[in-house]
Parts: sequence; structure tokens; C-alpha cells
Amino acid sequence: MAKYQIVMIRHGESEWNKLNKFCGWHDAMLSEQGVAEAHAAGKALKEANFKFDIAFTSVLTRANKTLDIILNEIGQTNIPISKTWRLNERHYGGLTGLNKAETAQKHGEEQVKIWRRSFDIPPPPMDESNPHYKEIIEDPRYADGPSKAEFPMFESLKLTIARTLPYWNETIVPAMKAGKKILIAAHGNSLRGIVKHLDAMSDEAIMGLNLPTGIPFVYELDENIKPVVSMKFLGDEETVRKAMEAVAAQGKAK
Ligand code: DG2
Repeated sequence: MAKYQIVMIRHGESEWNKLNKFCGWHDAMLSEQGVAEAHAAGKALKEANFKFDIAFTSVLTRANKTLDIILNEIGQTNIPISKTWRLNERHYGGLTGLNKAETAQKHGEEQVKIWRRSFDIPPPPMDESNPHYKEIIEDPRYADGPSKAEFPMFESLKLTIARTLPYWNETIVPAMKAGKKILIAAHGNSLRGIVKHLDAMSDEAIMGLNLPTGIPFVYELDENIKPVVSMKFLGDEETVRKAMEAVAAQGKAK
């Protein structure tokens, strides 16, 4: 029997999703469509009578803004919000700023699929020659963490999970067990990590999962935090399927 319920959402479309660029820790803003998706998500949550006690998000603006818009729509702007780099998107390393379709043209679609979706093969590291190196490493929002030793220059999904799961286990799960109703606004890959963990998906199975932007999904969990209902989207099946396919197709050469 379900004892807990938690809602998660990948932020609305960002300017860099729109430009089809690898984004990672670059702080892209929401696109106009992304803002509209966040409003629609808030309306869907309101319609379904969702109320939250606390929200968790990354330190990146596209996720923060999505959360703010949703909380406005559901009339809950006063709930506590915890922001953490541990819910950030995976760090896309040396791919940050590159166009995904052009990268597929140059290196092949198979290689881009490996970089985007393999479990433990990381993208090439970011170095000082990357135009986004300084902007990320010197960003004051990381003053309290990650530490210098922890600060990533690239992340596979495996590495992303290794820094997201401690926060899930030590902060989010205890809040859930204390009876808090939780909303998480995060990113394609930090959420894929949580989903992989919750649904005990194999390293192969997770490769096939592409999360759409701006559509909330619900998990119902038993007392052991095992799913009774997995990834139930608040959107019609066809729309969700098409949005997932569109994300997968971003790595195709034009
Ligand atoms: C996207 C995910 O992250 O890209 O970093 O480019 O969720 O923050 O928009 P998000 C990025 P893919 O892994 O789907 O290529």
C-alpha cells in the first residue's frame, strides 16, 4: 500500500534546450516556451489538488524559476525551498555549449548517444579552453559546495547519481518519512538518477529513459520507499510520449 507521494518535474524548456546545446552546469534561462510549460505544470498540479510542505531544487535558474512559477500557480509561494548543487544537472564537461546535432555530425550519433545516455562513460572533461569554464567554476553560488575536491569537470550518470543520492537519502527521504509533501524541480539527468534508484532500473534500461521538460510526474511509495506507482505523468500519454521522443531525437545529426 502506498504510504508516501512525491512529485518531480524537469524544468521547462531552457534557452539552451531550444538551441539544442549541451547545457550541464551552464546557467541557461527558461525560454518563452519553458515559462509556458511551467505555468501549465502549475495549473495541472492545481487542478489535481496537489499541496506541498517543502520543495527541493538545484541551484540553477531554469529549475528555480520553474519551481517559482509552479508555486505561484498553486498559491503556495510561502513554503520552504531547499536549493542544492546535488540536484544540479549532470556536468556535461567539454561538451558544454556544443550543439547536440552538430556534435552528432562530427562524432557520429552513436558516440553522442553514449555521451548522453550511457551509465558510466563520461563526456570529455571541461578545461580552461571551454568558453564556459570560468563562468561555472567562479560562480559564487558554489561558495558553500561542492568543495574544490568535489567540483566536477565532467559527470557520467553514475557520477551524477553518486552526488545526488546522498541528498535523496539523507535529506529528502527523512522529510518524506516525517510526513512532508514534497515537490522536486530539477533536471533531465539528476532526475533520471533518482528514477533509476527508485525503480531499481538496470544500467541498460536507464539508457532508454528521456524525461520531457515541464511535465510533472508522481511516485507513490510504500513504507520502504519502494514504488507502488512509478512515474505517473500529469499529462496525456500521447503528449508525454512525443515529448520523450523529441528529447531522444536531440542527439541525431540533422
Ligand atoms: C540537458 C540534458 O539538461 O541534456 O544539460 O543539455 O535537463 O538541465 O535541460 P537539462 C543538458 P540531455 O542529457 O538530454 O542531452
